[in-house]
Amino acid sequence: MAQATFKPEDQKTQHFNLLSGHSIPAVGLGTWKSGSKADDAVSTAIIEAGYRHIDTAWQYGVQEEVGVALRAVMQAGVKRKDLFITSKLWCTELSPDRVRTAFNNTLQELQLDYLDLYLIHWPFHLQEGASRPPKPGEVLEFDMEGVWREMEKLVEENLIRDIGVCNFTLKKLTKLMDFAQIMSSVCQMEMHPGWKNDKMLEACKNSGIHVTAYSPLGSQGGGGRDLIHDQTVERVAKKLNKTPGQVLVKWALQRGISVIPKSSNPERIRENIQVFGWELPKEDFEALCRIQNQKRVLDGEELSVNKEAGPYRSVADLWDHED
Ligand code: NDP
Ligand code: 1BO
Repeated sequence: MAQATFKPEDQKTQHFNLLSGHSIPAVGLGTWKSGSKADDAVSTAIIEAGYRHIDTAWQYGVQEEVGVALRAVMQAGVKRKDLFITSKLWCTELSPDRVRTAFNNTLQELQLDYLDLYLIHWPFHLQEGASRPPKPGEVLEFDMEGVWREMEKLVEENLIRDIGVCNFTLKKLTKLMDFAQIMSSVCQMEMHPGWKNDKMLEACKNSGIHVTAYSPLGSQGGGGRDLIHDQTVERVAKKLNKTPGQVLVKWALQRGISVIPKSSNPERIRENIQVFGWELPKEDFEALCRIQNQKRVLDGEELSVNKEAGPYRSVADLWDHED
């Protein structure tokens, strides 16, 4: 392991403020589908590229690899307080009696003694071992208030600094805000020029909830959308002498949101955070906003929809008919 070459004062990464008073680094490393490369990817990101924000989840099956990397970078001199580590509570754990155990397991896998951010991964409760798509009865009742209370307790015990949600609709967020004693600091959602998600972005901004964009490059590679080769993205990149990946990351940052591109390739890991000290001119930002065929890449259908039995009989049901 190389010695840490980045000191906090060297960090050019910007931060966004959260409702709690904490801050979140603007660019983080995604780890979904990183597999056995997650260890090297996280080390490269932190030591060589200057990332301080890592996004992971129990469901990604890489937390042990991420934990090994986190331990190594801290041994190399990076301070825990300078890192921002996010994980997520999976759908099978969305009942009040399972939250603490799931959280402890995540903390142990990551070799940490607190998390910066813990998110509800998807807003539906699945029976353990549920099929994809779920069979009748495998999508269970979701006691959102009970689960949130347990997450709030973990904040009160200083085991988590901020809590939040992913893949929520306005309806579900409004419900949560009605009973939350500790507000959701972050709402993580799919967002890129092919799915701008304007309604949720505006709703979150109005409530002071910070937005993190997932799949910012279109999650291309495994059935996603290849925005890297979109002609508008390519044109803007060529004009600005940047890469398509940098243009897509910058588009998100200029909307005031943090962004978590995934890569397990060292060059692309470095590339994706070299997005400071320059701007997308207004006309290019707007051209990206006009990309046609607005569509989610990750609609949750396979995870949650059972056309015969519900409770979600369609993708539209899952998203509360808000799209
Ligand atoms: P991204 O949009 O980040 O795209 C990742 C893909 O793009 C990979 O195939 C990667 O390949 C490739 N790539 C990365 N950088 C570049 C580049 N500069 N040029 C060309 N190709 C590039 O997809 P994800 O869906 O992974 O989203 C990012 C992260 O968001 C996830 O990893 C996860 O942490 C989080 N997430 C959260 C969700 C939630 O429900 N809360 C849902 C989905 C994602 P390579 O690795 O070879 O570089
Ligand atoms: C099953 C999809 C989860 C990505 O965060």
